[in-house]
Amino acid sequence: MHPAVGVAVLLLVCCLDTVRAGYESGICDRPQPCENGWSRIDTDRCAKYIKDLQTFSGAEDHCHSLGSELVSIHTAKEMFNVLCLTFIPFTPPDTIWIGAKFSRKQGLFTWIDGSEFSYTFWHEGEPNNVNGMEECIEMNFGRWGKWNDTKCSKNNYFVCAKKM
Ligand code: GN1
Ligand code: CA
Repeated sequence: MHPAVGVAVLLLVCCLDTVRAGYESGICDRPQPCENGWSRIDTDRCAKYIKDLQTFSGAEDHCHSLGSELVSIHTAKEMFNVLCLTFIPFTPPDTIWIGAKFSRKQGLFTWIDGSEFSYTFWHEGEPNNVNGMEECIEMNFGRWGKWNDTKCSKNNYFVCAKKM
C-alpha cells in the first residue's frame, strides 16, 4: 500500500467521530439565549456551562450559589441542547457533570432536581459501576453526549440549570 493511502486511511479511522461531530455541529447553530449568559434548553429552563473543574458535590454547590441545580435531561432535544452548550467542533469532548446520582435505597439513578429519570443516553457498556464506586453521571464520555457512570470524586466541568 502506498504510504499516503495508509495515512489517509488512518486519518479517516481515527478522526471519523470528530469529523462527524463537526459535521453535526449544524445542530448547534441556533443557540437560544436567556438572560445573563444562560441558554434555553426547554420551555421553562435555562442552563449555563461552567468551565471549572469540580467534584460532583463541588459542582452542586456552585449551581446552588447561582440559584440553580445540576442539569437534568429528559428528551433527546434537551440532551442536544446541553451538548451544544459544551460543543467545540473538531475537538474531543470534555466530560461534564449532569445532575443524576445513584440512590442506594432505590437501586437506581435519580435526578437531584426531583424530575423523573426516564430518558438515558448511556455510552455502550455503561453504566458498569466499576469497583462498585460509580454513583454519579458524566456526559460527553468518549463521544459527544454519551453518558458514563463514574466516581463522584472525579473532577469535571458541569452544566447548571434553573427555571427561567
Ligand atoms: C473508565 O479507567 P477504567 O477503564 O477502569 C471509567 C469507567 C468507565 C470505563 C469504560 C473513573 O474506567 O467509568 O466505565 O472507563 N472510570 C472512571 O471503559 O470514569
Ligand atoms: Ca462507568
